[in-house]
Order: sequence, then C-alpha cells, then structure tokens
Amino acid sequence: MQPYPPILSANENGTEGESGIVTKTRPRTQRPPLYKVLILNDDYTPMEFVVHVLERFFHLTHSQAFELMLTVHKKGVAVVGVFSYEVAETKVGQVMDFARRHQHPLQCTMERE
Ligand code: TYC
Repeated sequence: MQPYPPILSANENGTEGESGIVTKTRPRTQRPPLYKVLILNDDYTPMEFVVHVLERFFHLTHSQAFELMLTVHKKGVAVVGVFSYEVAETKVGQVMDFARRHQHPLQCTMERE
C-alpha cells in the first residue's frame, strides 16, 4: 500500500539536501580526448622507408601504406591515425626514433582532434 499523501523523498536522480529541495544531477560521461598522428613530407626520406614505417608502426597493408605515402608526398602532410594521448605519443616516438636511427629527416607529430 502506498501512503497518501505520498511521502516526498529523493528519487533515483535527485538528492534532497538541507533545504528540502530535490536537485537533479545529470550523469555526464567524459570521453578522453583523441589525437591525430600526422606524417610530414620532406625531400630526402626515401619513399620505401616511409612505406615501411607505415606498415611497421601503423599496421597498414602495403598498398594502404604506399597510397598514404603518396598523399603525403603530394600534399605535404596526412593523418595516419587517431589514438589516445598515450598511444599517439608512443607512435610518434617510435617513428622519430626509427627515422633518426636510419638518418632520415622524416617528421611525425601529433595534434589534438
Ligand atoms: N618526398 C620524399 C621523396 O621524394 C618521399 C616522402 C614521402 C618523404 C612521405 C616523407 O612523409 C614522407 N623521396
């Protein structure tokens, strides 16, 4: 049996504070920001090296890697992928390190989406 008049109480989405007023809080889901990893063109890095980098660190197929390399070569820059901050940072570091070890000036950066 329900009492009459109904007892005022906090509902699932409300809190009854000292004032006796029930205030609602909207549940908010926060998504972590995403980061684009970009690869930049230059005049010296061999095309095959860039293709290899895209296959090795971004798991692209050979034809995807070749196509993306050509886009960068023609347009100057392209997004390779979108990742969490930590993953993007790791990939940028891996590419920069690999390019430096092979003495190529290839540049890879990240940008918040
Ligand atoms: N422009 C380079 C060349 O002609 C090839 C290249 C492509 C370099 C993409 C960097 O991100 C790059 N050898």
